[in-house]
Amino acid sequence: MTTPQNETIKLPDGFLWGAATAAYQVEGAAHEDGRRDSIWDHFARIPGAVTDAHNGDVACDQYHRYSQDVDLMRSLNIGAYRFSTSWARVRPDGVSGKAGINQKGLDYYSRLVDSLLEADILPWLTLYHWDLPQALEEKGGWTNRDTAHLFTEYAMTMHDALGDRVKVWTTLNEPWCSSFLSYTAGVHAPGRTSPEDGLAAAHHLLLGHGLAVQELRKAAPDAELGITLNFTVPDPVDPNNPEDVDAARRIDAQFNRVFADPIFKGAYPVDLLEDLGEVGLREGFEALIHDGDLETISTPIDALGVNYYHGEAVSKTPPATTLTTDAVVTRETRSPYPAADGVYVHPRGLPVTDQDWEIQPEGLTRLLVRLHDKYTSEPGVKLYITENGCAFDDVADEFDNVDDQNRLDFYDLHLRATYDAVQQGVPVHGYFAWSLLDNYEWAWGYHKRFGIIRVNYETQARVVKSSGKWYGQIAGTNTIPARNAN
Ligand code: PNW
Repeated sequence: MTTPQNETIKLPDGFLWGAATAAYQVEGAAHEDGRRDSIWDHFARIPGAVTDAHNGDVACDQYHRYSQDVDLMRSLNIGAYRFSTSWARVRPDGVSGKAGINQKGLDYYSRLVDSLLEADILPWLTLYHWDLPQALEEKGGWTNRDTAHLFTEYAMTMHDALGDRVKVWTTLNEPWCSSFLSYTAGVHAPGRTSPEDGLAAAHHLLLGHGLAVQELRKAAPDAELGITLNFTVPDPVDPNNPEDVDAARRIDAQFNRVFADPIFKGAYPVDLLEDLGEVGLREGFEALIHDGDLETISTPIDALGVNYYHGEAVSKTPPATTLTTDAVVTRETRSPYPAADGVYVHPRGLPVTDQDWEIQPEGLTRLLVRLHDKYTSEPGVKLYITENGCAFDDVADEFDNVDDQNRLDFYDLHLRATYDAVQQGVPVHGYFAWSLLDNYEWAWGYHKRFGIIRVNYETQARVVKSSGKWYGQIAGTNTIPARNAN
């Protein structure tokens, strides 16, 4: 039961209020100062891969406008900015050693970090938010084990440049997306459609995470090190039907536990391996796992970032109606799940966002309680919500004002759901709105707007939306006011 919207509630003292973006989605300047193609630059050029062939060449032009964005954050009482650094800007050719470093790329992040610190905003740095240098994809990308080692080298390049000022390091954002959505479903870059490749990418991403944590820990014993995972909350359509219960178990294994178990328990889930065995994928997957890999992957971390958008009701029976999506992807795609053929998602009649993602705040409460119980409470890993938000087709006036009560309501409901988890004993340490700005929404291009700040893509003007003004008050007071009161 979510705390009613007519109650005023307070999050714990010291709760961190943040906003998030990612390099390819906001920076632009894709061909400037020595940056070279990432897999997303390349992917966006493939006909049918991205709606209207939109790309990140200009995006929100944050590369040139970061100081304005920092000022806006300051005006909204934002305590932490979660951004990512672009591997393709810093080590553009994927070449190992000092010769592979692009100093101008490092200089940009140095300017950004200085500007955040001057504004008293914590720089929350994510090393990998999906923009692998295209040069490395040409050597196999994440299906090549070497990529994990090169990722670690890139991580240390960032640390050498910024470690004196950056104290929070996230290795990966949502490895489920950068493996299964990218190498198995084909809807994200590099657009491959192979279950074997998705599994190899997942293992090598995890390995890269573990190796980077080991090296960062040596270099920065006091830094806060972590990873951000995206989770779903799968529910059986009929909890009394064993087939539906098995469908939910499979999605949980192949979306959530495939990453969380090796990180926190040092082993892949047994039921996942059995599922893979049923479809002839187990042997190949196990051959990827070298001696010592799981120890590396389970190197202790300090923080787990949770990205939550929605859960899903699943069944082995096809639904009468399906959720549709208007992303105009005309390339061949397939299911992201390597071993869940015949599992269907059923619409539940819940309200949806403009991506047809169901709005399900109570799923966030259940997720946080479960993660705390199953993974983070015992090692004492801090939980943060590193992404939550929604796309709505905003209506702007001639001055780009947007009165987005629907987005404001979404945030209100999910913050109450977070509060509910805190009330149930889950120490949640912070929350990041996705996103600070409207930005490049991957396969949807610029058609989906997630910002609490509007971006006019013709003028690059930024205007704080109603949801942003409201979020700024919450960030400043740590209090979520009663809705519809006064
Ligand atoms: C996350 N899915 O992406 C990312 O971390 C952000 O970069 C992104 O803008 C945000 O959520 C909103 O989409 C996802 O298809 C993209 O399940 C797609 C999926 C999940 C997460």
